[in-house]
Amino acid sequence: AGIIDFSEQEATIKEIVDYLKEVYCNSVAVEFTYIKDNEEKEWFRRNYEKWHKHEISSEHKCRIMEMLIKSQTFDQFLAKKFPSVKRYGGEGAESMMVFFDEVFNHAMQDGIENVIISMPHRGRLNFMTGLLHYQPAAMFSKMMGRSELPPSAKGTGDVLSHLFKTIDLTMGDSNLHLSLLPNPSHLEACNPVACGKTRARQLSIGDADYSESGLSNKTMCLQVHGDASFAGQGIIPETLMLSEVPHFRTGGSIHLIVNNQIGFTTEPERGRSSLYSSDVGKIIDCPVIHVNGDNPEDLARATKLALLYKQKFAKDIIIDLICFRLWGHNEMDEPAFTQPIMYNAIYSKKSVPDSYAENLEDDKIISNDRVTALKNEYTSTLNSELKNVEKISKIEMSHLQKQWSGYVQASHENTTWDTGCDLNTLLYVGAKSVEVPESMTVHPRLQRTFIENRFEKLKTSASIDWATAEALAFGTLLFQGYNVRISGQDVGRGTFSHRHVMLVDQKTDEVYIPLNNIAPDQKGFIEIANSTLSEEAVLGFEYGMSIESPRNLVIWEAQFGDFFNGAQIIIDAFITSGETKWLLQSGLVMLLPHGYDGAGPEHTSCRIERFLQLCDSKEDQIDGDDVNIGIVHPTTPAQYYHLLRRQMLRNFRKPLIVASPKILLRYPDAVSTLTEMTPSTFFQPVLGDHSVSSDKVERVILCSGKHYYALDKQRQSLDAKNVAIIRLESLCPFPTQLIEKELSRYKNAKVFIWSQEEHQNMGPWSFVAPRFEKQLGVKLLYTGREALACPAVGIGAIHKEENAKILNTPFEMQ
Ligand SMILES: Cc1ncc(C[n+]2csc(CCOP(=O)(O)OP(=O)(O)O)c2C)c(N)n1
Ligand SMILES: [Mg+2]
Repeated sequence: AGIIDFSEQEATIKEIVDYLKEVYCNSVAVEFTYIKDNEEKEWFRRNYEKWHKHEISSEHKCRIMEMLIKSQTFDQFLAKKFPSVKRYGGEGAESMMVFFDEVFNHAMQDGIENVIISMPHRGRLNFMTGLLHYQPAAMFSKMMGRSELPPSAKGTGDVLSHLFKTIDLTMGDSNLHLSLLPNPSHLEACNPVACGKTRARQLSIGDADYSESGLSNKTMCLQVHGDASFAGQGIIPETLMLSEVPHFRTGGSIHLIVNNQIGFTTEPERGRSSLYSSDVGKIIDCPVIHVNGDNPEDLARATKLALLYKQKFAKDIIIDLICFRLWGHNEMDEPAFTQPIMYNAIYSKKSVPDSYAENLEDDKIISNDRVTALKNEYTSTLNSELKNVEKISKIEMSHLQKQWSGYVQASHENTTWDTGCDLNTLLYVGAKSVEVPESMTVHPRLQRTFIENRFEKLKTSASIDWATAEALAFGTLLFQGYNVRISGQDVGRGTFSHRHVMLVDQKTDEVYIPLNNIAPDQKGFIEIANSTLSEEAVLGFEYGMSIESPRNLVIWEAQFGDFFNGAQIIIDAFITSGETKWLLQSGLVMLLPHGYDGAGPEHTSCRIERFLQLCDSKEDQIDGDDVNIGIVHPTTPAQYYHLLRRQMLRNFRKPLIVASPKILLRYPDAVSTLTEMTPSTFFQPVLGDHSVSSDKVERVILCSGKHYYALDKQRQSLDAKNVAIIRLESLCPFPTQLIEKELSRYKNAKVFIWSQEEHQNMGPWSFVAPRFEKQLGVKLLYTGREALACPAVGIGAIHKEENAKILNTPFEMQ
C-alpha cells in the first residue's frame, strides 16, 4: 500500500511483481509517470489500478457486441453494394465505436451537455450511421453521387468521407448535443477548429472559463486521430500546446488515436522517430493509455478513466487504440504490394466483432443464433434503406438554425449597411476605452501618449487614429451585446505598440481591459487572446470560434501579414471554402499587416494576390455579397471601423481579409473624424478623389492601400492638377459600379493607370487588370515594381530606388 494499491499490508516480492505484471504489463499499458504534479500522478495511478479490471456487466457486454457487429455488418454491406466506393471502413478498428459509446454515456451521466468532435476518414461512416443516427439512405444517396446539401442552399458540397452531423442524444432526463465537424482531407487540420468551437460553445452557454466559478464543464472536445498523422503533422503539437493556455483552453480534450499501425503504406519505423505514435502528447505531460483493439472491454474501461481524468484535471488525455486495417488505405488498394507479411498476419486473424461475439457465446452471455439474427436484422435494415434512396426527402443537414436562425446565405446583390453610431455613444465608448481604475498605475508613457492623447482626439472629434477607430468599433459592438475576440501573437498591445486594448498595472502586472468595463449591465465582452507562437492551430481555433455563433466578432491578427502562410491549410480548407462545401458561415476577420517600408523580403507583404486567387469573384461578371470572402485594403480609420461593425451587423457572415496598416497607424494624414462614423455612414468600397476639378483631369491613377498617400504626396510635389487618384478600398467584391461612377466624372481623362507598390507578379494587378478590361472596358497601364521571386528586396538602397521609380512613373507614363 502507498505505492501500489495492493490489498495486503505485507507481500512477498514475487507477489508484488506478479501484481505489477498483471496490472501494468498486460493488454493495457499506461504512461503517466512524467506527470509533474504528484497529486495528479498519484490520482492517475490509483484510478488506473482501480478501473483497469472493473467488472463489465453482461448487459454492457451485449451492447458492446452489438456495436461491433453493426459496424462490421455496415462495412460488409457497403463492400457488397458499393464495391467501387472508397469508404475507409472501420474493419480492424471496430472497437472505436465502443470508445464513442462510452464517452457519450458517461458524459451524460456527468452532466456534460455538448460534445464537439473532430475525426478523420477511418470508420467515420460507421460512426455516423452507427451512433450519430445518420440515415443510411442519405449516405447511400451521397454514394450514388447526389448532393448532400438542402436544395435551397448555395454550395458545392463535399465528398463522402467529409460528411458531418449534429444530433441530440437523450437518456432519461439528460440530453447530449453532439457535433461532428466536417473535415477536409488535410489530416489533423480539424483539431484546433474543434477546440475553438468547443470554447465558443462554452462562451455561448456560460460554461468553463466563461462560468461564474470557472469550474463547470458541460462542453467537451473529442479529437480522433490516425497514428501516422498524429505523429507526423505539425498541427498536433501546436494544438496540444494551446490546450492549457489562457483564452484557448477548453477543459481538456479526450484524444483517440486509431492506431492501425500504418499510414497509407507507411509503417511506424518510417512514419516517426518516437517509439509510440502518441509520444508527442508528452510535451504537455498528457497521460496515455495504450489499449489493444482486440479487447473492446479494456477500451471501455480506458475511456471511463480518460473521462474521469479529464473532468477532474481539465487536461488532455490520449487513448492509443492499437488495432489493424483489414484492407489497403482504401478498399480499392492492395496492401500486400507493400506490406505482405503484415497482411498475411491480418488475413489469418478472425475479425474483432466475431471473436468478441464468440467469447460472449462461450461465456453463455449470448447465443450464436442471436448474433446471426443481429447481423441479418441490420443487413435487412440497410437493404430497406437502400430501397428508400429515391425517397430521401429529409436532408440530414442543419443549416442556419438555432443561434444562426434569422441569418441568410448572402445574395448576389451589393448591399450597403449603415454602420454608424450616434456621436454620444462614440464619445462615451471612446472615453471608456481608456478609462482605468484610480488605483491602477499605468505606464507613464502610455498615460501620456495613449490615454491622454485619445481623450484629446475625442474632444476635438478629429484626427481619430487607427487604434481609436478600432476601439470605437469594438466598444460599440460590445455595447450592442456582441462579443469580440482578438487573437494572435501579442495582440493586446499590438505588434506595432498601437493597440493597448489591455493595460498592465506597473505595480502588480495585473491586466486591465477598459472595454470590458463600459457599462454596469454590459452584455458583450472582449477577449484578448494573446496566443502562442503558432499560426496554423491558432487560426484554426479562431475559425472554430467563428462558426459557432454569428454574434462573436472573431479576429485573428498576424504578427506581420506574411506569417498567415503558416496557416495556409486553414485558409484553403476552411476559411475560403467552408461555406460552399458545408454551408458553414464564418465572420472571421484576418488582419494582415501589409506595406512596403523597407523591412525586407518578409514583414512586408501579406501576399494579397494569394487571397485574390482564393476568392470566387468572376472576371467577367459583377460581384455581389455572395463572394466567398471579402478582401479589403482600407486607407482610413473610419473605413476600418465600418468594416469591423459591418461584420456583425449584416444578416449573413463572410470571412474578411484585411490588408492592415503598419505606418498608417501613426501617419498624420491617415486619420478620420467622428462624423465619418455617425449614423448614415458606411464602408465605402471606392474612395473617389475630390481634391481636383474633374474636368481638368487627364490622367486617372487607381490604387489600393497606403500607396495612395505616397502618390498623393508626389502629386502635390509635382503640382499635378490634372491627375485624379482613386482608391479601391475593396478588391473583393470588386466594386465595378462604384468605380464606373468615379471614372465617369473624368470626361477628359486619357490615361488610366494601375499603380501598386508590390511587384508585378504580386499585389492586386493581375486581379484588377482583367476586371477593368472586361467589366469596365478600360485598359489599364501597369506601374509598380517589376516581377520578383521574393516579396521585397532586402537591400535598403535598392528599396529606395524602387520607391522613387514607382512614384514617378504613374505621373509620366503615356
Ligand atoms: C496533410 C495530409 N497529407 C497527406 C494526406 C494523404 N493521406 C491520406 S490518408 C493518409 C494516411 C493516414 O494515416 P493515418 O493517420 O495512420 O490514418 P489511417 O488512414 O491509417 O487511418 C495519407 C498520407 C492527407 N490526407 N493529408
Ligand atoms: Mg494509420
